Amino acid sequence: MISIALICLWLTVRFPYEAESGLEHLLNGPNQINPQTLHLRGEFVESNLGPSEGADGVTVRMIAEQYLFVPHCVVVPTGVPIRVRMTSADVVHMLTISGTGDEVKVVPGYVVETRVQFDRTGEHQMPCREFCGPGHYTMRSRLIAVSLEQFRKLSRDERVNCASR
Ligand SMILES: [Cu+2]
Repeated sequence: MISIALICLWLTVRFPYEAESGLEHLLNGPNQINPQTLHLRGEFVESNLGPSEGADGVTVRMIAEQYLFVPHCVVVPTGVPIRVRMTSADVVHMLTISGTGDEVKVVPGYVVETRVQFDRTGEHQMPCREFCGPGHYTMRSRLIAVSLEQFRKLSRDERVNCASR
C-alpha cells in the first residue's frame, strides 16, 4: 500500500518535473538552435554571416532557407582549413560544393559543422542537393577561393559579395 502511494506521489510530483527538465535539456543541447529566432540573435544574425578570420582560423557561417543560401556568395582563402557552420531556417537542405566531394546536410533546429580546404584558387558552385520545395532547382550559391594574401585585403562586405569578381 505504501509503495503504491509512493509511486503515485512520484508520478504526480517528480515525474512531470523530470520530463520537463529532460525536454529542456534536449532543446538546449550544444548544437541546437531555434530556427525562428536565427535572424534576431546569436551566432547566425545577418552581420555574423559569411567568412571571418579569428585566432582559431577561418570560419564561414551560412543559413540555408527556401530557396537560397545566405550569403549568396562567399570568398574564402586557399591553403588553410575552413570551418563551415550552418543551420536551416525552414526545411532540410543539402549544401554541396562543385569540384569537391563535400556535402553538408542542413537540418532545422541544429547547427552542423564541417571542415573544407581549397588548395587552388577558383570558383565553385554550391547547389542544394536535397529536394526542399518547388524552388529547389534554383537554390545555389557560389564560393570563390582566393589566396590568403588577397583574402586578407578584402573587407567584410567584399567577402560576402562576389559582384566585384
Ligand atoms: Cu533544395
